[in-house]
Amino acid sequence: MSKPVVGIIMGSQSDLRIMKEAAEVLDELKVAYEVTVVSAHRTPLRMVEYATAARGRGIQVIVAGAGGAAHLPGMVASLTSLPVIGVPVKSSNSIDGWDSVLSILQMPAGVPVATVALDGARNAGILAAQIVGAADAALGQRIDAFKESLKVKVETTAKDMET
Ligand code: RP5
Repeated sequence: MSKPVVGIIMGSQSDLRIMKEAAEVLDELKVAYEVTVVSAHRTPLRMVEYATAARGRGIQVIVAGAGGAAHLPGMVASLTSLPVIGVPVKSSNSIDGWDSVLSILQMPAGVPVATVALDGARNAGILAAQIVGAADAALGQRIDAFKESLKVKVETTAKDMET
């Protein structure tokens, strides 16, 4: 098993039902990742430890999902020079997910978080693979093949519809 290059973290175990989609697409693209729970509010010191040690452990990009007062992606971004992709999770007590989206999206200048759609963990996984694939030709080819498969799917559907 190769060393993880993507770190998938989430504010609660309850986010896993969404965040597992990031792991699934990384499996499809054969990108090594690690998964854990890190809560900005309930385990702030664990968050600092995770964010500051990630680069040294070989992680190249962090995918961070959280819901409600979703401070995890932004706080992690403030603690590391690694790119951070934020996944707003629509948690059960959220106001239609807007709390999660705005908490992650509206970062101050100088501390970017690449925010994907509400519950958009699959796209976060693809984006993480693309970041790693920028300097990994073999992975880049797998992503090209993946995108080609999306194109073929649409073309096949279109043909079926037209006949
Ligand atoms: C956030 O609060 C988590 O990211 C989760 O989306 C939400 C609810 O957490 P639990 O109360 O289910 O642990 O911190």
